[in-house]
Amino acid sequence: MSTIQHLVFCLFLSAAGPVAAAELAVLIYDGKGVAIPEAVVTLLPQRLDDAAVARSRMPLRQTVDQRNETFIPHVTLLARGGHVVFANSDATRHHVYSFSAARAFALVLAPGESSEPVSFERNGVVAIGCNIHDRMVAYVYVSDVPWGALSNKDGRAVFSDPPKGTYLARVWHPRMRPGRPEPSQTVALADGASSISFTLELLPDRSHRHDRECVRY
Ligand SMILES: [Cu+2]
Repeated sequence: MSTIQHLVFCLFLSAAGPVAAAELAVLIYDGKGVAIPEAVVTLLPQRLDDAAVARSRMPLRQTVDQRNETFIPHVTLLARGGHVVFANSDATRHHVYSFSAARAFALVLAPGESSEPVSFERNGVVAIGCNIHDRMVAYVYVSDVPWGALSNKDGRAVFSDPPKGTYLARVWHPRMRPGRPEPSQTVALADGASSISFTLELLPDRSHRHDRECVRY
């Protein structure tokens, strides 16, 4: 088969394949209509018997850096069974730890050092702190759903490749009241683009207040 013939054949296959992709935009706002970034949106197909649909597109390996005594990123998505490397780009030591039920661990990182990959074998939200710098906090959201995405600064999480079908869309955010079920919506995806929105009630953001009140530094 010539290159051109091969290309045409592949184009035909992708056009005629049984799985047509839809696009879904999920918009996350607070009660005042302000966009919420760093929300985790997951998409769970209602039929998981199709292997292509059930396959996870979640990242299996991520890096969480520490710069200016801040975890970057603040929220990390990870496939169950995936690994996170913790890096330290600061000139100070960090003592990274979690007491979370889904993954408890602790490790000390010298300036410039990176950890061995830390595995996350259970679904759940893993809250991570630093024993030396109390205000540092990060979250690793571990899930075995096929699709997950974070909302951007416009409060928008986009899924560009789910096949047509019916999905359960769920949302989590670090400032949602703990212990409550994740808000969810059933969404039917057809050809082309569609969008849904969530309005979240969030607890106040205390990440900046701490700086003014802290007297221990
Ligand atoms: Cu630290």
